[in-house]
Amino acid sequence: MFDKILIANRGEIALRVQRACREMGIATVAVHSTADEDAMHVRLADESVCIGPPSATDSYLNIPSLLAACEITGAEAVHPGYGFLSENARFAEILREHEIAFIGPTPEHIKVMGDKIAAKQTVAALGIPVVPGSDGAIHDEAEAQKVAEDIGYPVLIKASAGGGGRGMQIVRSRSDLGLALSTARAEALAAFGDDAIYMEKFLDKPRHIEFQIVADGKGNAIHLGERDCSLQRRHQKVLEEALSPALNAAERERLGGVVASAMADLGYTGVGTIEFLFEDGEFYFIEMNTRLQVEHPITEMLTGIDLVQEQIRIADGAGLTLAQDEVSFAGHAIECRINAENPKTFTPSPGLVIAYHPPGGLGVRVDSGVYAGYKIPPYYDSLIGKLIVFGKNRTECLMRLRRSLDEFVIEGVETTIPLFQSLLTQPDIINGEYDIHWLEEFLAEA
Ligand code: MV4
Repeated sequence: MFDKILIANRGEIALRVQRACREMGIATVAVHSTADEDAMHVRLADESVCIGPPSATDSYLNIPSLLAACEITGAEAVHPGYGFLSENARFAEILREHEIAFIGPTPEHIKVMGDKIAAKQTVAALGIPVVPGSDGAIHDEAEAQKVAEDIGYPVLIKASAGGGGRGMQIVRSRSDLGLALSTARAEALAAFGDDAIYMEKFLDKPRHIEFQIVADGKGNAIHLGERDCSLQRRHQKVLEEALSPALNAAERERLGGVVASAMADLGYTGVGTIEFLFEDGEFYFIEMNTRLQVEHPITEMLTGIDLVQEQIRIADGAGLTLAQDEVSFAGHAIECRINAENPKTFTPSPGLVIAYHPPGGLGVRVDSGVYAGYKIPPYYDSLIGKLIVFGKNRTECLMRLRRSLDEFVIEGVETTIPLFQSLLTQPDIINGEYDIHWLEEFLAEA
């Protein structure tokens, strides 16, 4: 097993990884920008290295600085967390060249899933259901017109290098097709330096349901059920729950079995998430994420499996020790993303935290790097913590979530806590009846 791991991240996820390392007897190296000298992930690490100025490009994304930090400290492996370099195939490749373990999948798997056209073709060939659309890239308007006529309007044009909702164009009729194609292509080229585009049937009111998988790179893979992440604003998830209130056990077992065997056949290594749109009882693959995700704790709360410890064991070459029939989903879990933002306008609210009192008690987990006296820097994303609540059923979970939100004290900065308190009064939320558009519609009415 590794003796020392460098954590190439900040905030709550850096702490999350440190906790897993400590329980495994592994020493930790924190890296930080000059803006993060007083951050909790630096204070709690065994060692820390300053890797650059506040701008993430010059610090958390600076590969030469990270390599130097590994060299100085003798770290044998790097955990990238989420965001930053977590899905950068080149970073994984460079670490491999330096004989430092990357705690994640191979550069080849990161690369194929980062190319949305290649990802879709790859998973379709492995038996995963995909959204009807073009078979690969769209080359010209004549081809686009033919595909659109085949699948029927409305259609969606997506950038192959996009993902996460960036660079999409909805087309409602033949007359809008030409302009949409050139706009999509120009935007893709400007945003990603790659103008490859593809077309899909536009799904009107789907839910976003994603399956968690764990694979060992030796042909073994299991699934840990799904998360419902339909409640989003501007492609940012706000609240996630597991399991999805929209799925029954038979649907879960069927698709879970398909994704696990697909990942086994692919020879995938580590944790991953297969994202689907779910509409009228059918699943349609959209993307795969090759990283640990922000919302992974709800899966941990349900299954009792420490996903970061699994990542570390797998990166060290261990095979899967868990069998699918040892995984059970007893109860319900919900995560609220606590952002330092105005809860109505979503304007960032960095600054000094004057008071901080997180909730506690049975079934309550708070992952956060905040403490009283901490000054939230303005340079990074506004996620300052996650409240994750477990209950033996969804009703208990909702009651406990309400109680926990009421207990939570954060003074000095604005947070999204009041938004969650108001969401929990909504019958659609209480009943689990929402799709990917519900939250934006709710916010527009409020
Ligand atoms: C779609 C779609 C409807 N039909 N694809 C947005 C983010 C990216 N992951 C894929 N996205 C979508 N793809 C088809 N064929 C609607 C969305 C979408 C969405 C998806 C998940 C969660 C929130 C969303 C909000 C708007 C649009």
